Amino acid sequence: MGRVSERLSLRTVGRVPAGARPAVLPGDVRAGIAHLGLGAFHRAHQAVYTEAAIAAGGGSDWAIVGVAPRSRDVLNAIAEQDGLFSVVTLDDGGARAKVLGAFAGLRHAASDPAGVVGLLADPDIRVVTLTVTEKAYALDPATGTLRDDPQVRADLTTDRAPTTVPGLLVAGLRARAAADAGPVALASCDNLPTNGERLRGLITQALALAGDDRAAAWVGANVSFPSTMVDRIVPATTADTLARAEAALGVVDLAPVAAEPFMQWVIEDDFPGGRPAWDLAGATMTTDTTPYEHLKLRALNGVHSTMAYLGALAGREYIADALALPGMADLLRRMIAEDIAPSLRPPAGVSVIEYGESVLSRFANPALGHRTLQVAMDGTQKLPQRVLHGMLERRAAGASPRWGALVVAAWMRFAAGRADDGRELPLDDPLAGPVRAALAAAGGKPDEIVGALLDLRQVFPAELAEDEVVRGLITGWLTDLTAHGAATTVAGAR
Ligand code: CS2
Repeated sequence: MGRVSERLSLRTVGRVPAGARPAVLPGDVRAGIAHLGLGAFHRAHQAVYTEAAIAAGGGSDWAIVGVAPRSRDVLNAIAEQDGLFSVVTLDDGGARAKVLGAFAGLRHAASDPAGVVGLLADPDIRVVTLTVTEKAYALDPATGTLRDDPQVRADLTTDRAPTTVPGLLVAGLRARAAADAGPVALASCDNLPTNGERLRGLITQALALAGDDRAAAWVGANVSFPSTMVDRIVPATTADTLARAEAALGVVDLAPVAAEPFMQWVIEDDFPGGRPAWDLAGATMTTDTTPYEHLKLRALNGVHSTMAYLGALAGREYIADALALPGMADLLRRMIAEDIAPSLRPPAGVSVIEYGESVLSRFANPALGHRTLQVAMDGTQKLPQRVLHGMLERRAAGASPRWGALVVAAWMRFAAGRADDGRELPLDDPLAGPVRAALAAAGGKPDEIVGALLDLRQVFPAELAEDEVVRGLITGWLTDLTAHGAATTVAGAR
């Protein structure tokens, strides 16, 4: 029998190599932040910055209470480790692990919604951050207005315990307003455009639906919605992540996350109840995050989606392999130079071309094992801010956004469900139903498919969908992709 390693915990953490030990320990620091969404991204991003900020600020009371909305697997694993987990940083040079101790507590919304509502109304909690993915906001991706979702509606208009993110936030804010429990900032850390404004809009619409004018007035006076730009590539945890964590730590961690070395966080500095010293941990505090958000959403995420759809069609499992397709890097460079850069007003001193080069070298990181299908999911929720907004701006300037049209065409072929070698591709998307219905109603010709899918008004604004130039460009690319496959189309793209 092999040696059985012990599990990471407060008892065993002292045995972890010195450089991998947490800067603070759960229990030593009081909670000041509630975070919704215990996924890998939060744990490899805001949790890292927050632990470093606490350490740099010397004992300030900003530990995090992590809330898992649905699944409790990660929560259970972290709870069994006394709140500890590790981040495994991957690059050519190998893997480094570091244990984090930023969590002061954990809650499970699905089994204990009242506990989460109580947490959001707790005066100690002065910042609420969110990484719940684009779709959990229940917003129409094209317009940013609240979708008519039966679950959200039931949460807001009946006395039942909340089950959705809008429902939990509104119940928490109503309880906080009733207790007059002090100002709070709600900061979205999801890849949505002007995510603070979207979240403010969501809460305003949801409170109106709930018919609670008093809470709405209290929120207006006491709650801020700072926008943030978040960036770190965090592939899903695999058996390899667990093995690397154990090798680096000498104890077993069942909740590690893998990440690239790079990370960035730009935050609108609007926190009425105070905030951690994130700036001391490397975050950029600013009055306007918009230039950073647009740059990141278009030049990183938009390019990511391009590789994800074309790569998946060409049978490439990982992003780094998609980038290695002959012609792909050149195509992406042209896309950045010809479509994306002219659509942006980047932050002062930033060159979009140089930013694009740094993004391409991050995508090439062979150690990451980031799956094309992970990036390809939820396309209807991602395309507007990543690709369509830039296309609209190029059209308004009289230009023809041909590379943006290629991404849309690749998504359409991906949505049809087969890779070029005939293998099935999963359509993991909250709008999979309407997408499939549109495809089923369309004839099989590229122009019919393009017409049917562009009619999805939740995703494609009329201004773009009815633009003959745009339709022609998308149809041209879809014709090429259908006739020759993605690898040949990429290799020959001009
Ligand atoms: C990716 C992002 O999954 C996706 O859609 O584009 O998660 C991306 O890795 C991050 O935004 C990088 O910051």
